[in-house]
Amino acid sequence: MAKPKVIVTRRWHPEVEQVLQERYDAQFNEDDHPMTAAELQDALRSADAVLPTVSDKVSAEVLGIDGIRARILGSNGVGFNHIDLDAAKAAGLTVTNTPEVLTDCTADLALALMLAVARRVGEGERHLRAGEWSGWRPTHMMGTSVSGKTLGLIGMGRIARAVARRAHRGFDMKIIYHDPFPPRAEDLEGLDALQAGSPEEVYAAADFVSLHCPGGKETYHLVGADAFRAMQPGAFLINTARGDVVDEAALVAALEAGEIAGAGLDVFEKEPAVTPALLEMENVVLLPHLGSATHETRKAMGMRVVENIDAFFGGETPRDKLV
Ligand code: 8YV
Repeated sequence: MAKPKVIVTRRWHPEVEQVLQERYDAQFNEDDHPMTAAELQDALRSADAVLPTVSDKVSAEVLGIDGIRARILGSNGVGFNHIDLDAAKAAGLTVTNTPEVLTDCTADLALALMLAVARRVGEGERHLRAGEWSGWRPTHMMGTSVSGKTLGLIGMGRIARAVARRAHRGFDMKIIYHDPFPPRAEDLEGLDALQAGSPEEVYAAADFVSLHCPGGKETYHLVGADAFRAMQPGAFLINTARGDVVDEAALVAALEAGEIAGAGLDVFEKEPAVTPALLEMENVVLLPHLGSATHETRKAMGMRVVENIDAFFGGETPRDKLV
């Protein structure tokens, strides 16, 4: 029997590409360019499986074509707001994601952003590299302490809980969270976490507000002007979730007005574009969507996609089936 044809939309970890090559009739994106809508449609028409990432907008429009051959979208990433699940289902496609394998890695980066923005790590590095450091002095680049502060989590899923564990156990932080779908008590063991009745309650209490909700219609601009007004003037916003959860223009306004003290951002509303005003601000730390970007994690994510499509083509239900 011929091997199923698989189109991988971006370059993946080399060991995963090798496995795909061995098991499938695999086509890779040699120059790693972001695919256009037309290229995605061609892929859907010519392959049995398309393996997209967050940079591929698999919208209702992209999926609304005749002659789709693909039967599965094996997405590489836990977030799936780049795929219109209803349209995919209507087109007869199974869709899978890669939960769990990137939890620790993304939580690590949330902590990195908290520490970097509060302790002025980016600013200090720029200062030193620019040759501006004139020597130690007691008032030089004083930042904000992280240990013992209150961490507010919006969303309390796997990644948020991994952030809470690090913050509580490692930095003695108090944890407050809000989630419309709260976790089971046993998943919160040892965190001494306070459940807030609303996001506003979290904003009011937190020295650091870290976002861990999914992107998409339901959370679009959840953190806007009202949220920033509700936060403490000394608070820092951390976003390793999805860019469009934050109203970026309102964030700029809040930073300019001193409604919050700073922000650490790994994701942006219109990636890869970043609101230009943010680039000029010293009290923000900006990363290019690196949450899961370690060799170990990117390999694990890719292998999880392989596991999902192997199951699918083996006639089983993939463990990470979304629709
Ligand atoms: C990925 C992510 O790098 O998994 C996610 O949801 O945001 C990142 O870890 C990216 O989205 C891959 O599609």
